[in-house]
Amino acid sequence: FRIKINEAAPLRARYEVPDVLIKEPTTQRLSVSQKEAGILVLTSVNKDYTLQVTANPFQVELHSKGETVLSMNSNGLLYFEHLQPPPSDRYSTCLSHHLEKQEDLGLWQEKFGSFLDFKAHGPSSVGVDFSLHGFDHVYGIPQHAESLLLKNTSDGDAYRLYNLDIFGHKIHEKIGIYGSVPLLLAHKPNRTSGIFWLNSSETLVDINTKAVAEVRQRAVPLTDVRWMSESGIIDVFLLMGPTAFDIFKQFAQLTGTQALPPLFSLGYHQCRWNYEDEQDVKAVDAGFDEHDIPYDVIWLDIEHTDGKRYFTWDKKKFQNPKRMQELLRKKKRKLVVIVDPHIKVDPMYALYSQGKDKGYFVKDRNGQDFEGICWPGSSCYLDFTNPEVRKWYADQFAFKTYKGSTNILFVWNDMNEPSVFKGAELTMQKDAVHYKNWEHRELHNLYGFYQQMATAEGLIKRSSGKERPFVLTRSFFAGSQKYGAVWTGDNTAEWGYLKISIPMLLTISLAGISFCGADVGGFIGDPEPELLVRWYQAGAYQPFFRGHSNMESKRREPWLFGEKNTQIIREAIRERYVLLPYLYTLFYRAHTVAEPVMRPLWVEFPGKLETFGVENEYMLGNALLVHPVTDKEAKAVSVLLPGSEEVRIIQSCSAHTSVLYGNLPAPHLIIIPVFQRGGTVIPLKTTAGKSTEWMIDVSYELHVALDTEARAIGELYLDDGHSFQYLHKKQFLYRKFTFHKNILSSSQKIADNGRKNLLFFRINVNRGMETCLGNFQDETNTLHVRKWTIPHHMCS
Ligand code: MIG
Repeated sequence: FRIKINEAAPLRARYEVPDVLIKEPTTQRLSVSQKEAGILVLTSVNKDYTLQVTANPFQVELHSKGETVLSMNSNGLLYFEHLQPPPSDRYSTCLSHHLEKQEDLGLWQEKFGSFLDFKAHGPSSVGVDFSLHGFDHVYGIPQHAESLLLKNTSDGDAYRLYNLDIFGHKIHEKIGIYGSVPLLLAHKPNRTSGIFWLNSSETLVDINTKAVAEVRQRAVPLTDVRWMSESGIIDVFLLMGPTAFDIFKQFAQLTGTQALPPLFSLGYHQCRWNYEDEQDVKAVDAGFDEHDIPYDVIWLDIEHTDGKRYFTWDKKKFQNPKRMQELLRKKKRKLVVIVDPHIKVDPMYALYSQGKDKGYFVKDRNGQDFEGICWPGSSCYLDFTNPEVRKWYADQFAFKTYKGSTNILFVWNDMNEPSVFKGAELTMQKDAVHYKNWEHRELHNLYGFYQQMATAEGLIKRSSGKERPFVLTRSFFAGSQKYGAVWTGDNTAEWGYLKISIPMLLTISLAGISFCGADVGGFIGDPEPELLVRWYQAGAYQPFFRGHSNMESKRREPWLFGEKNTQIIREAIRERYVLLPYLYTLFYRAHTVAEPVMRPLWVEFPGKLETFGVENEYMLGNALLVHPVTDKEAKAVSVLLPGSEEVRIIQSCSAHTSVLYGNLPAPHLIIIPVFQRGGTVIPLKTTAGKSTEWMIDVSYELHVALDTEARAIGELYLDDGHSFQYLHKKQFLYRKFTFHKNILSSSQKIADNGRKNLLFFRINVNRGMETCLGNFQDETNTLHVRKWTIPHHMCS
């Protein structure tokens, strides 16, 4: 259900978020099933839901089969500040009321430190409350360095959605960092619901999970959620589920699905602020080979440019960027460079002079180009909200225009909240003016979304539409999943930040962005070796896997911490590479059916109350349960194994029958607690290579973990890993595997034009202590597992 509330005849149009919905949703007419004075009851086409609108007091209630799921404005907190004429008009009519004039001015300008926010169009905020009946678990609304379960805010700060660059941000705070997705999910055993608040201005969300409603003399839980935005309109989508997977699909129908990443970008990324020069890049690259550690991409931070002029190279340090990329290409590896949105004020810099001539920069309230300080010093900010600017920006990535770039170069957008040094809260003034005269306050949370959109379009364009882009962004909004990956920004090299990276990534994943990661090792500071090792082990099982460190941090390439630690890090990264067929298949599912790659346990076990608050372990797809070790000198981890299925530890291959808590004793530094769920088949590679491209011909292995009925199913998606041929020519292979009655068979999942009959799998069927190893050729389609017998006493 979409509910839109706007003024009937506003003084000027109010901002309605453009470009986030992939299309205007198709609507169905609701039939009026009852109408009496002040009450209207509407029924959905499939009769599953009724919507009751009461006029006075205004309230909307949503019912499903006699149950109230959700109500709007039941606490009467709806407010809508109508646009008013500016005070000068007003003063002329009430000049005598000096006090009143003062108060009015208070609403038309606001001081933040030494900054004055001049509200040219006056106050315009909106808000309303929702009550979620029967729910006391709510999730979503990234990004905060906070727990998975949203907390009660009634005696503290509201969750804030306002994209900010907060260096050294603390954990367990409600302040908004870097990106925002105004999607909230509520879950109870038989239902998941969602609220998508489509508004890109500064937004606060108050949560009261302590509320309790009386239903037939029984106290049932109730969560009140109050949304407040600085401006815009009320435009809210009530996503009805009823399952979590339905919510993901419904949200994707509105905002799109995860872009299918090029395969290389699921490998390991090595970043640092900064790899100094071409020699340094060469040496680090060689270091990986020397230490036999796979990696796919090396990254260059801002120091690679000529004085922080993006799209250029420091002439001394990177004299020959093409030669450097040719070297990487020979190694079957890629390069990512940083491209920030601020443009150095320098008439000799083509991007600046063209941008200025064409009027492509954001303006200040007086109509001059807004100038702020950032890395290059005085800078202007491209107005990506203008489609013409996005097109021009996209063209800057053309090989001819971006000198020294080749097709192995991909892009990282940073500082796009946007970050403005010496700005209020280190961002752009809210009274800055964008395309079509919209104030920055209206669209602040969209700025980074638009930059990533333009960058991704640029990378697609430079390949004439043939190649998939890879763009990492720090700032994001609902729908950013269509353009690439996000990361959680400047975390700190402390155990607490490793721990919180799991709920942070789960929350981003729930909000539609599957391709997410946190800086491995922690960006700020220097991790002790044990922390670094544990962070690599955690990162190896997270969607975006990049080691990164701050300028002041000591070098931390994986081989700098002694042979033993190098060995463990090598193992973790190699495990990641072996896992890639499974991960890539999960990304294909995220891309096509909007299933998050990394998901909270409750999504897979929606009826199991004990999973609802779990944030120290999670599911990777439906088959793997991962419990990273995030405590210093951990001697044991307590793992919740919620299924009724049998599970097994991937590494040690010993089976655990389903128990509520499995204690994994003494997790030696080498162990990553990863469990395969009974009833699943996962595809792996038999070994890792130097990079994903080196592994094309490495054969596949299927790991079959049987359920208590000795069955299992799974799938494998494969394509060329880099082009759009999977889309245009259906060039892919999509197989479904079934293990039943001792027979493993493979079938086409959907019609494809992929390579057929070329796959050869090594099979590992595991149940209890028995393992069957065999070979299996796709051509024959079935394998009879003969040597293997069901050890029936193995499961309870
Ligand atoms: O405030 O480009 O989050 O990953 O290395 C520092 C330098 C600016 C912040 C990013 C970080 C990056 C750094 N940038």
